[in-house]
Amino acid sequence: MTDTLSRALFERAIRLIPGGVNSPVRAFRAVGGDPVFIQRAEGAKLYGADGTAYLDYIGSWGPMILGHAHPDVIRAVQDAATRGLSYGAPTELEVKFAEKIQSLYPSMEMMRCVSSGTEATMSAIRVARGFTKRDLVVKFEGCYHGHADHLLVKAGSGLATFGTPDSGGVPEGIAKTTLTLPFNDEAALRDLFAKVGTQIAAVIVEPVVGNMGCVPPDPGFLEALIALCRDHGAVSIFDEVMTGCRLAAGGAQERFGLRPDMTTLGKIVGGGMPLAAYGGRADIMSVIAPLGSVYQAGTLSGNPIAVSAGLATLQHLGPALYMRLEALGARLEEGLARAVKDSGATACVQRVGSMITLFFCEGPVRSWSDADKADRKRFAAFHGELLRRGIYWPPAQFEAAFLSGAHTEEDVDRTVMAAAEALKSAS
Ligand code: KE4
Repeated sequence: MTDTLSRALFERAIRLIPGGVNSPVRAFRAVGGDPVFIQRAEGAKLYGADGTAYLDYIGSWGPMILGHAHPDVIRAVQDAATRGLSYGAPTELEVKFAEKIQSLYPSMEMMRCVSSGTEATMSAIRVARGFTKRDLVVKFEGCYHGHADHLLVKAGSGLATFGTPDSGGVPEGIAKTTLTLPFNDEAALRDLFAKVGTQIAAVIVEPVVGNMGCVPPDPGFLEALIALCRDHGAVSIFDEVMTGCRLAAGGAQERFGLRPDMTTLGKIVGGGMPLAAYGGRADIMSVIAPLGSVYQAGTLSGNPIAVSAGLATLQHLGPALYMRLEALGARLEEGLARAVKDSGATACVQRVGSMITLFFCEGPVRSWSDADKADRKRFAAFHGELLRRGIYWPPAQFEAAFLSGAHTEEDVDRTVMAAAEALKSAS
C-alpha cells in the first residue's frame, strides 16, 4: 500500500537509482509493495509523501534513539553549519567527541572517526590484521558488519571451512580469508581456535545481533569469545554499530560488563549524520598511519557538522532515557507476545532493551539456522497490515525494530492493538 505521490516518486527513482533506493532494504522487496517515500520526520513519527503519519519503528535503522528532529540536535547542526561544513583539518569538536566516547567506552583507549559503520568495521579488521600480522577473520552467520568485501561472506560447505562470497563481485580469494561460524556456538569457536588459532587475526561479532532480527548472546558466549582471542593472540572486535548507545550509553559491553579489544560504533553516535568510529587498545591502535604502517583515511572523517549532531545526541544518553526505553520495550514485548498467543500464530518475540523482533517461527531464536525457519510470507503480510494501520515496522523479517525516547505508552498500546489485528487477519 503506498500513496500515489510515493508511487510517482518511486517510478522516477527506479529509472536512475538501482531499485529506486540508495540502500537495498529500503526497497520493500522482502515485504512486497512499493516503498513509502518520506518527506519529513518528527519525534516518533515519519510523514509520507502524501502527508500520512506513520509511527516509526526503524529510527533510520537505529540512529534516532532520541526521536526525529530533536530540537537540541537540530540546533547544534544549524549552529555548526554557520561556521562552515568541512575543513579537512583537526578541530576541538573531534577532541571533545573522542573524550566523550572514551568516557562511555573505556575499552576504546584510542579511537578514530570515519563516516559509516562499514568504514569502521573495514578499518578495524585491517588494523587487527596489521597488528597481528595474520590474515584470517572469524564472523558469525546472520551477523552483518557492513558491505566491505571480506565481510560479505557466508559459511562454506562444512562448518568453519573457508568462506564463500555472499555477494556478487567478491573474489573467492578474499572470501576465503573469512571463516563463518554459527552465533552462540562456543564449542565450534573453541574448536576453530584449536585448529587454526595461530592464523586468526580477529573475531568480529554483533554482541547482540540485530541483523538476523534481535538475537541475544547465550550466557558466557561473549566472555568465551574474548578469552579465546586473548589466549590465541587474536583481536576481539565488538561491532556495536547498532548496539552502541542503544543497549546502554556504553553499549552491550557496558550492559554485559565486558571489555573487547576493539569496538566499532556508528548510527546513534552520529545522531543521524554520517559519523562512525572504531577504536580499542592503545597498543593495537598504534599501528595506524601516521603512527604505523596500517593506512586508513577519509575526507569527511570527523566532519564538524556530523560531530556536532553526535555530541548533541550523546549528551542526552542518561539513565532516565534507558529506564524509559526499557519500560517501553517491556510493554511492547509483553503486548506483542500476548497478541501472538491470542492469535495462535507460530511466532515469538525477542527483545534486548529497545531492540525487538517478532519472528514468525517457534522460539527461541539463537542462531541463523533458527531464524532462517521464519515464515517470510507471514511476516510480509503482517508488515503490510501494520503499514495500513499507520505503523512503520522494519520491512524485513531479519531486522530489529527500535523504540525511541519520543515513543509513548499510547504509541506502544496502539502498536500492540494493530499487531493483534494484523496477526488475526494475516493468519
Ligand atoms: P553502515 O555502513 O550502514 O553505516 O553500517 C554497517 C553496519 C555495521 N554493523 C552493524 C551491526 C550494522 O547493523 C550495520 C548497518 N545496519 C543496517 C541495518 N541492518 C543498515 C541499514 C541499511 O543497510 O540500509
